Amino acid sequence: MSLRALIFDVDGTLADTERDAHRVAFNQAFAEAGLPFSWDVPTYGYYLRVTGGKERLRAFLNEHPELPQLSDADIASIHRQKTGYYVEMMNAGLLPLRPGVERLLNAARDHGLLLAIATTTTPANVESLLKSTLGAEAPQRFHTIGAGDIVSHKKPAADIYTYVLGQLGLPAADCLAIEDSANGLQSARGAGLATIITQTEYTKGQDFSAALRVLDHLGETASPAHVLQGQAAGEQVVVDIPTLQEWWADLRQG
Ligand code: XBP
Ligand code: MG
Repeated sequence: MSLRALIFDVDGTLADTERDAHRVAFNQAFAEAGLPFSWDVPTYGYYLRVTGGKERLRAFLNEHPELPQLSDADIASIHRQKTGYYVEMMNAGLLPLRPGVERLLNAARDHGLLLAIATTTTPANVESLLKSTLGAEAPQRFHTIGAGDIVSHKKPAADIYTYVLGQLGLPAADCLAIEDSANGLQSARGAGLATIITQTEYTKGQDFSAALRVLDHLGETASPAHVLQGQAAGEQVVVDIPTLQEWWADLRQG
């Protein structure tokens, strides 16, 4: 038996999109709509516990009854504007992939592993990020891109990973998920997936006890990653396909 597919989260995992891209795009859309608030870095970090941009804005308004309240239609319209600003930023090439991501995607292709995406973000965001960082053909490298409202319950519900596994036609036991957050970990584990965490500034300190390994990033030869939790904690590693195969096989042997 061998590992057959890698399923990647997007925000925080492929790229550090939240603070300098999603947050900024939300604030542009709020200003454009004449709304009397914006999200600073800590406030946005607090509301990241709610996945999905529309859901995040609703949660913020629910906790701020003193602010003008918006209908679902208004939220949807502001969110469409926000997506437009986000896509513009990606098209301008403003955000790089995280260390090791392109290397690992290439290695997976060379080893014949299937690639997929399971994310809460809007499909247009995924497409623009992939194209701006990896080229116009990049979305076609993924067998399945599961994104946004395609399922009714977003992470931490397992629905998006269950959907992607169904599209791949593979059991969870043949795949690994790569995530950055506790919400993502809960979602992937709920679908039965062993999960590697590459934490971010926003997600460090979250409960990753259910992860197979927790790392600071995937690592490059010149700047290896640090294993922060799990077997071999404290070691440095450049995560490649043999590494993932080994971690995955250890799991099988209990
Ligand atoms: C990502 C999200 C998304 C993005 C914003 O979570 O929750 O909502 O923050 O994208 P994950 P949208 O990385 O766990 O998938 O505004 O398009 O929802
Ligand atoms: Mg994420």
